[in-house]
Amino acid sequence: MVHFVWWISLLVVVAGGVMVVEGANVSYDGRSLIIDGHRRILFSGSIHYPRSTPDMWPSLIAKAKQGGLDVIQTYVFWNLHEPQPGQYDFSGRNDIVSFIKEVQRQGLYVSLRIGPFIEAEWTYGGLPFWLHDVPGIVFRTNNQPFKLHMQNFTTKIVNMMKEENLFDSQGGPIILTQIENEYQMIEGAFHKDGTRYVNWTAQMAVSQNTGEPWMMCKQDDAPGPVINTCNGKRCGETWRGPNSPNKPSMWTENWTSFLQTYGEDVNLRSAQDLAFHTTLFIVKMNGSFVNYYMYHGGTNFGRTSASFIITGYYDQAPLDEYGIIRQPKYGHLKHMHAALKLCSNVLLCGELTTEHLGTNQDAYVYNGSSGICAAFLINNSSQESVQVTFRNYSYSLPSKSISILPDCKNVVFNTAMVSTQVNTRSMQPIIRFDSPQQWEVFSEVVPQFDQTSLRSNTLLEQMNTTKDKSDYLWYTMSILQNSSEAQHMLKVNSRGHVLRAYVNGALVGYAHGARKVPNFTFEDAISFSTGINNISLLSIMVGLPDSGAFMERKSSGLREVLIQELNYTSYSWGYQVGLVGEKLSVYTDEGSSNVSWNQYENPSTLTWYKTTFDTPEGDKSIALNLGCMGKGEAWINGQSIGRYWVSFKTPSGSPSQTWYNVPRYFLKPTRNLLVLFEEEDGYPLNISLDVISVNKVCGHVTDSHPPRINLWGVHDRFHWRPWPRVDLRCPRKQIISKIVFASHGNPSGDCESYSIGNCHSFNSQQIVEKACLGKRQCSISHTTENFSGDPCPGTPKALLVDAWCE
Ligand SMILES: *[C@@H]1O[C@H](CO)[C@@H](O)[C@H](O)[C@H]1NC(C)=O
Ligand SMILES: *[C@@H]1O[C@H](CO)[C@@H](O)[C@H](O)[C@H]1NC(C)=O
Ligand SMILES: *[C@@H]1O[C@H](CO)[C@@H](O)[C@H](O)[C@H]1NC(C)=O
Ligand SMILES: *[C@@H]1O[C@H](CO)[C@@H](O)[C@H](O)[C@H]1NC(C)=O
Ligand SMILES: *[C@@H]1O[C@H](CO)[C@@H](O)[C@H](O)[C@H]1NC(C)=O
Ligand SMILES: *[C@@H]1O[C@H](CO)[C@@H](O)[C@H](O)[C@H]1NC(C)=O
Ligand SMILES: *[C@@H]1O[C@H](CO)[C@@H](O)[C@H](O)[C@H]1NC(C)=O
Ligand SMILES: *[C@@H]1O[C@H](CO)[C@@H](O)[C@H](O)[C@H]1NC(C)=O
Ligand SMILES: *[C@@H]1O[C@H](CO)[C@@H](O)[C@H](O)[C@H]1NC(C)=O
Ligand SMILES: *[C@@H]1O[C@H](CO)[C@@H](O)[C@H](O)[C@H]1NC(C)=O
Ligand SMILES: *[C@@H]1O[C@H](CO)[C@@H](O)[C@H](O)[C@H]1NC(C)=O
Ligand SMILES: CC(=O)N[C@H]1CO[C@H](CO)[C@@H](O)[C@@H]1O
Repeated sequence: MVHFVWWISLLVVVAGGVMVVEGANVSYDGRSLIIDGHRRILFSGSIHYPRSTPDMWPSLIAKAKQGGLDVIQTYVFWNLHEPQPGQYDFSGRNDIVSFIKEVQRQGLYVSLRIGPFIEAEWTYGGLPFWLHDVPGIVFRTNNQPFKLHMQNFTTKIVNMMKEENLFDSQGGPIILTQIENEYQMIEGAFHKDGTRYVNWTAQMAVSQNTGEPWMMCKQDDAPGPVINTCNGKRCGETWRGPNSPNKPSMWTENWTSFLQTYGEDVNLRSAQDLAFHTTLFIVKMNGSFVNYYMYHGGTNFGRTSASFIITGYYDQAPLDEYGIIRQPKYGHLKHMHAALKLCSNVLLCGELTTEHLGTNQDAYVYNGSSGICAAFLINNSSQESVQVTFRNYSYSLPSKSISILPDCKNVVFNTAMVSTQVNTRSMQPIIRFDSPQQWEVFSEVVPQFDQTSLRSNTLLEQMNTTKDKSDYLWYTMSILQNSSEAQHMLKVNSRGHVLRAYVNGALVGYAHGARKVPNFTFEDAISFSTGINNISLLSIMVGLPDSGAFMERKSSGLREVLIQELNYTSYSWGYQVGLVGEKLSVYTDEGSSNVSWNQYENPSTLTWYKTTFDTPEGDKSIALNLGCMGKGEAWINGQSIGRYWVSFKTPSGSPSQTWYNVPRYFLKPTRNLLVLFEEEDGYPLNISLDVISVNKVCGHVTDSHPPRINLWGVHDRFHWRPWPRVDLRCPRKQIISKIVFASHGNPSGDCESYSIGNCHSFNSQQIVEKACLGKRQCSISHTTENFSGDPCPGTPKALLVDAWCE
């Protein structure tokens, strides 16, 4: 039998004496960070300020706090803050000081990953592109020009934080700072200079005198006082640990899902897997700091995403792209945080012993003074669940799971048993743009060689030519055809990312690479007419690289052009950087009058589309459904909401991203300007503006689920609710309008798909409707009494409820 005790409360001993006390500065020992003299187990979540809008920050942080986080972690985005040398921007979404102050106002800590190289699937890994043209520069090694600029920016940020009193030593929220990022991955490429750079980096950071510890993630040789930390999915299993017994075990990137690229399926990580590895890290690796990467991913607005990275960032995180709570991930982690927090004193100060319970099962037992004891029963096997006996009681452990027993007796949480409701997000079209009269169009001009002013006798490298002012670079040339019309073979070798080939203004074809292999070869037949023939090749980048050694030497754009086996690589080429529409800012209110717009006609490639719309009422998130488009970029009131690329399908045949976030922050009440640049022949008449809501909530618990911890209880006590319960809760301003399914008995399936089993309480629907209809939230105890009798004595029972919110 599973052992649960229905006791009402259990006293948890309040923080005992801690060995090291170090004034106001944050310090650490081999066990954890020490803040205000106390060792702490800290849960942290990444929320990147420029990936949302300032109006969202307070609610994102509040939800993170409610989800049981202690710390908000963010990178610092150098290329946003210093777009040109010495020209700084800390306004709007770039207002890092306001973001940190909001975290402080809500009583959480901040972990600041300054980098300034950050990777982060962010264009150029956060480095400003102008660094590329600093004479003699080599990025991220023992190189004087790079070190000078890196130190300059790091100092700038540290001084800003100091001026605002934001370090913990000054009474502020910042307890931890990071220098560099995953440097070990490329250190070997620089031989001795790599190690010299690591040493210099650590010294430069420490000499900033912030009063807080510095860390380097994925850097086993982090020198001196700098703490090395783990990044990855399974730090409880795969990590070698801190490089000194005096440094704590910390996990800076415990991925909540994974980055997504165009052409790849979404990478899901279950709440169960995340909970298993987080708990394992804390229990087995002495872990004291876990950061979820990402807790809220948000949106790569504008052209900020790195090569082939989609615009929505970590939509699968506990808070989705729009900041909506994603269940059950959010709630399951919240329960886990609460369960682990109940054990934090004994984890931090107790003694660890382990006991074998079976081939793949172990008990990790922490005991402290005054007899307190917490146990963690781990089953690392991946098949069915079985019973184990621990201290004379029997426990059922599902495969790949950990049960948490804060008193060595009662299970309050199991990482594989999710009792949190499942939320289903839905998108409802609210404005359609389906009338040709709503649209105006402007066709981008295909330039010909004799219209270009930038010339070269070779194929230029793309980034060095555009200086990242645009994704687009035209390569043009002209060839005289003496004989009559003829077919030729055009072969183009490109280093990336996308090519659209035009001959005499007409599209010939299109090809592209992918994140793993950006380069590709384009080959197609072309027709020449007698006389001059113009070849215009549009090379398009989808974000700059964000990683690797010698990033400054990475190249993109065309490498070789052959026509009928003749080599035109070294030939007279004319260039146009960017599009005419970009140069004239036709996506802004002022700029749109720079060109004359035409009536909507049948879709053609390289077209600008323009329309207006009024802001939908209410405060729900909204998004553009661009499922009918091909590839391009979209602007609202002059603000780019990012690139879209719907035509690059995933292996399962769907677009990598269909909905594109339209923050209300970018809107005015009426006549918002929507402009799209479409490279392909997408059909704008099917675009809609959709309102996003959670309309379906579903809960499923079984006999073996641990009882819920009362998270709203007083801090030093915790209360049990007898029996597992289904707790349903609609979003704000919505109520439960319909019970779609309810079965107490042995329903088969789960919240995705279910049916009534051979054991079913006949009044399931009625009881649940009575408890829930018309309410925003309800909680139904899974007891047979509640359902007036046991429909099948001796059979383990479950309760599954699926409901509509309106
Ligand atoms: C360093 O930063 C300061 C501003 O903080 C600026 O005036 C100076 O030019 C910078 N130096 C270099 C080498 O970038
Ligand atoms: C880096 O610093 C460590 C000690 O802090 C030293 O042993 C090592 O030789 C240094 N390496 C280089 C390449 O400077
Ligand atoms: C805190 O750290 C700063 C910078 O390292 C140092 O100057 C200061 O003395 C420290 N304060 C305490 C109370 O240890
Ligand atoms: C955890 O800490 C204990 C006590 O300091 C130590 O013996 C053990 O090796 C540590 N375990 C890991 C995985 O670092
Ligand atoms: C923890 O338990 C072990 C074995 O039961 C015992 O030897 C040890 O003294 C206990 N530690 C504390 C701090 O009570
Ligand atoms: C669990 O088993 C896998 C192999 O199946 C192993 O790689 C991993 O280290 C084990 N984890 C633990 C916590 O024992
Ligand atoms: C854990 O799962 C494995 C694999 O199914 C199973 O053989 C084992 O008995 C389970 N352990 C416990 C303690 O339930
Ligand atoms: C388990 O039961 C045995 C026999 O009843 C008893 O001697 C022992 O103390 C019990 N152990 C625990 C940890 O309760
Ligand atoms: C960039 O272009 C300049 C000339 O504009 C040239 O001197 C330089 O070598 C180019 N750099 C790279 C990396 O291609
Ligand atoms: C892409 O580049 C790699 C490495 O240079 C090369 O091996 C491969 O053949 C290229 N692929 C194409 C399609 O050009
Ligand atoms: C075409 O010319 C370029 C440089 O002029 C050369 O690198 C390349 O190998 C040539 N390609 C072929 C197929 O001859
Ligand atoms: C350090 C670490 O655990 N890295 C792993 C992160 O997760 C990916 C898969 O998503 C693995 O391939 C890495 O080994």
